[in-house]
Amino acid sequence: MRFILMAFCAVLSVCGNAQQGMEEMWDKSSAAKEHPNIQWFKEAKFGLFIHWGLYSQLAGTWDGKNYYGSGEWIMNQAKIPVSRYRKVAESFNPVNFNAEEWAQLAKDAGIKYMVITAKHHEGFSMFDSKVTDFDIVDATPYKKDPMKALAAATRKRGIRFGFYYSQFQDWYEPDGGRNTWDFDESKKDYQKYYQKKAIPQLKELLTNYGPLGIVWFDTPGGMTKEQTQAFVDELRVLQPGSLFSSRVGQGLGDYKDFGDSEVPQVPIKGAWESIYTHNDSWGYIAHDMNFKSSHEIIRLLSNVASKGGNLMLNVGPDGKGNIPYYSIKYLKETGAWLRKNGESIYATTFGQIPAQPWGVTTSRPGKLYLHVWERPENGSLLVPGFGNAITGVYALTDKRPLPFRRQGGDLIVNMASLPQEYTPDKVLVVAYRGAPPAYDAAAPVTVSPQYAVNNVDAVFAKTSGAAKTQSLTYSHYFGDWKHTTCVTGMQSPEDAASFTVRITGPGDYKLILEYACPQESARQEGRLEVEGKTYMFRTLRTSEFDKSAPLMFIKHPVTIFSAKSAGIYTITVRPYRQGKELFKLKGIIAEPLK
Ligand code: FHN
Repeated sequence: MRFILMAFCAVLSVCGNAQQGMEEMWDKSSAAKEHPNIQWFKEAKFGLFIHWGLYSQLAGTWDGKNYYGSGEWIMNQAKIPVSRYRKVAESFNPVNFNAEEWAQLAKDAGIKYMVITAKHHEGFSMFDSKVTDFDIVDATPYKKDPMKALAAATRKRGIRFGFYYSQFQDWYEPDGGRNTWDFDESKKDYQKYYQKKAIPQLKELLTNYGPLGIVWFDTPGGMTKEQTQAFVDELRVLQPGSLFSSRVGQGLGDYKDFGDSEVPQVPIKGAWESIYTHNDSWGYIAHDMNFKSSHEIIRLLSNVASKGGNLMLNVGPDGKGNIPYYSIKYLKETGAWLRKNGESIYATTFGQIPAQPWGVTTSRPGKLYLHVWERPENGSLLVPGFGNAITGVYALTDKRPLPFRRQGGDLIVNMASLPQEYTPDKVLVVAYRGAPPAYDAAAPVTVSPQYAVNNVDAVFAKTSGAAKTQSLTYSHYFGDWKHTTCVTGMQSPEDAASFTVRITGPGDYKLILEYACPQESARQEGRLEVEGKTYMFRTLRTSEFDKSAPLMFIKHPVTIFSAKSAGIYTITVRPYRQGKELFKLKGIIAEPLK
């Protein structure tokens, strides 16, 4: 098992996590290297992130102009001078902030830990700091420290409390990172900033707010390994039990944070976290209404858990201290789902069965949880490669037993007795005896006529020649990050991507390539090969790969493939002749035709 998981990490290292070069290879799996207090984190699965600062008061608008993207970056985006930005504090009066209500919302949502911005890149301290007067107590009419009350209310409900702290970027300070519109970068003394503000403030946070579950660092800047180690050592002694996030830098954190809005597509060992925001922005923007429904949150949470990690979901309260209506509504609905289905999430490990067209799996000893997002048309749910002795299969919420049978090495669960409303987000439990089956990283991707769409993602490609699998990072608006794994580097016929699929029923399947293709790559010929036949296509233009714009993918139907029987097939994609990179291939979609 361990070997297989290490292989997954090798895949990822090829992918290269692209969080602006700030992520490191992560290997803390040996007990000796693990933080002694890491277990609660591994079991928690669901955290609440809160971005709250002066930017919340601005709500995405400055000088009458609306800004899109990440609201906490408005000072940077609008290049607001420090002299004007500090005046925002004069109108920041979050009188509606209610620590008990926030903590109760977290409790109702099934949250196990909370991390809130003590100081974001804007440099404003949301706590009572003796290091600066640019803080909520000294600079605003509010004059109180909301963090004291929130830490207490959160802990009272059994939820771990933690602080986000931007240890390098500080746009308010002449020596802080990345304010280039007020200060000359070449004259900055970052060490002075660490010594005079970051370290003293972190000491305040680690001293005055009780035991912290997490100190969540961000955008580490240019500290060397030795400097980072000294920084960590100086803070650690104050609270040895507190976990430090990987964005402290140089591989010295206690668990790994993936990039913003990034979920790995295969299981990952060790303690890690995916971080998403509920809408598009981390900090409050009045005109950002793109909230994820509870249904989307539940799928995201199950998906992250199925890969072995935690989801920390962010909300952005406004300048008055109100959490957005839809965040409250959908978090509560998520909590209601978790009260019935939490056994399939909390303290689970990644699922032993790779993602299927119907959904994902999580597991604990003796139990495999099937998160059924798409119901098979004929009611027969295929769980491939599950050979353990099964003691029962049942629906999690009401323990309703379900008939099942063996078919070769597979398990087939009959869901026909469940009413239609049993999905979406229905969890079925497979109870079994013996050691958990090993996750088979080389298992073919299931393609079934029972689902409208079967995705065969690039991460499952076997590449040859110069083709490689890569995680591409780009932004939609500003300061937000999206990640898509693609096969890149296909320039000549030797540079191929091959996908092994298991087609579970005979029939016709439309094969659709999903890719991004810039102008220079468009109108080139490619080949799709399956079962000894070659199907030609010519690439269609979508967009350039530009980190600061959406990467546009097209679904390009290439051919109908008639599978005479169920079985294992290989689908290969390659350029027809030497040329520019053919495209960035996100995957293949197989659509059964009825
Ligand atoms: O720049 C920040 C951003 O504003 C936000 O806080 C996210 C949350 O993970 N972290 C940084 C970008 O990765």
